[in-house]
Amino acid sequence: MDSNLLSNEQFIARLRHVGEEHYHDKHPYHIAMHEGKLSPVQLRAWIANRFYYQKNIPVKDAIILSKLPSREDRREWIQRIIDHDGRESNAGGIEAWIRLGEAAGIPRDEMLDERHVLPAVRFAVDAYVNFCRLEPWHIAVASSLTELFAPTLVSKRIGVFEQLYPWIRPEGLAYFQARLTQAPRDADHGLSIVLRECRDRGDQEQAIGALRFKCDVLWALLDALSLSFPVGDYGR
Ligand code: AHQ
Repeated sequence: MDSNLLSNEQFIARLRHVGEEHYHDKHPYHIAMHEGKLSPVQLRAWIANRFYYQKNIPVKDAIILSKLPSREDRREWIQRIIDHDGRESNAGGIEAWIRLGEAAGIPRDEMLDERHVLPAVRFAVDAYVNFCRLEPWHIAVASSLTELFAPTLVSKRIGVFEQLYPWIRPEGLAYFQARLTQAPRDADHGLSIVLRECRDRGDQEQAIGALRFKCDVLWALLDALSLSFPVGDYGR
């Protein structure tokens, strides 16, 4: 038994502290978005650049799926891919994000051809996919735990878009509505895997580091947008 091992309560507290310090809801671009201060150009840039992140989520989840050793975990994890890629009955999250772009005035082909994706956004997202490709599977799962912090943020965002950006057609918000149930489910499953599989202090610290890395991925995406579409002080 590793005497340095954190209890589950201590481990979860350390994970949550990473979000309290570094989650992208504290980034100036995100704060400006929630204060209704983004111009249509700035908000469309966020939508078009976040599309590159969204379309890569099922790619990284398929990489993780290929590494999960248990049928039970794979049966749960595969739902993440279906949520984004869709099925006959449900177009899925990637399609919903394209429709968010259309609802904000970005033509479908401009979302799909990635003409608006900034180099640093591409690099940050590709770094996330490669992290999941190269790291041990339970550490890759730990990097998805930013979803512990997402539901609060996404529920606020729906109200913000409805009230402060009424020029976005409401049907575009369907993606965020779906995440209100998908994200907590995914976070619960991801956390159960990380608590179960991190059996020594070294693994626990590596999982905490993975979550910090993922916060930096999301932060870097907004840094790139801030440099191309300045909204004021970038202080961190
Ligand atoms: O829409 C988001 C999403 O599908 C995911 C998957 C998850 C992961 O596996 O890394 N992370 C994530 C996130 C989504 N939306 C972000 C937002 O702010 O809208 C938050 C992001 C996350 O917190 O990791």
